[in-house]
Amino acid sequence: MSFLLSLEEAVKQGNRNSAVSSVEDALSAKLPPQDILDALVKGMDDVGRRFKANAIFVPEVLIAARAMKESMAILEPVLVAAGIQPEYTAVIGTVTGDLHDIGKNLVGMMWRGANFKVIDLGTNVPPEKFAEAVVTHKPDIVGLSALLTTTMPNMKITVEAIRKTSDSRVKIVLGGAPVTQDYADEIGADGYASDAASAVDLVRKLIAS
Ligand code: B1M
Repeated sequence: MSFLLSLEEAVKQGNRNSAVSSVEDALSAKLPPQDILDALVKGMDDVGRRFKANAIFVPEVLIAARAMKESMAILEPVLVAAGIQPEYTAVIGTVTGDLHDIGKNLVGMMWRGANFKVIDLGTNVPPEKFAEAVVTHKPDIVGLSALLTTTMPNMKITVEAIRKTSDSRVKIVLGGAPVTQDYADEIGADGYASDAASAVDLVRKLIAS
């Protein structure tokens, strides 16, 4: 099997040792860093597809994301030296009052796996901190997560705070167990995703539109 195929397979299986040694082998063989990155992203795309189809669950996604992360730690300096940067930036956080972060972290990992630069603001993030991050980082996407029916209304004030910045280009997407597409429409967000893999499809679609 070629180094790139074995890398893709290692990410799909969440085998971090094999993923790391495949990246090292591919770099030693002087394969283009972009091709190595593409193999990693293909592996994570497959993980996302299987997660969406309920063929695998949260632990398998976390293990695959760890294999991706450790591979990226080796590949990233090479990509930077070659002038290859993620094309798109996303800011993500759980809205104010809400401390749940497992789903938000999964979405962040899947976005990284899709080769987005992800700035994670953490949990309990006030609207003004999201707005500040939009001004500072000029992201393409802002992702808001909420797990409580009592913190869902904080998504509305966060969307309003972001819309008040001068950045009219940024797309705002929502997710979390109590959130729905209707709610996203009602508060003027650009999209809603029910799970982490759909969140990748959604942001790719929004960026392409
Ligand atoms: Co909390 N909690 N919790 N909790 N907790 C829930 C959410 C609850 C449903 C449990 C219950 O009562 N059955 C309930 C909410 C009820 C409601 O609002 N209607 C609840 C409550 C009430 C509370 C407290 C108020 C309890 C208390 O103190 N009395 C308190 C609130 C604290 C606070 O936030 N201020 C609280 C605290 C906690 C812990 C700290 C103990 C812990 C959080 C640990 C952590 O996150 N680091 C916790 C947990 C673990 C849960 C449950 C059990 C699991 C949540 C989870 O991580 N799911 C949850 C019950 C349940 O869901 N079974 C519950 C796994 C995760 C992968 O799924 O987060 O849904 P999820 O993410 C999915 C999608 O929703 C989506 O993709 C993810 C993966 O596919 N998604 C996005 C999420 N964010 C997205 C963003 C996107 C797109 C998709 O775009 C940006």
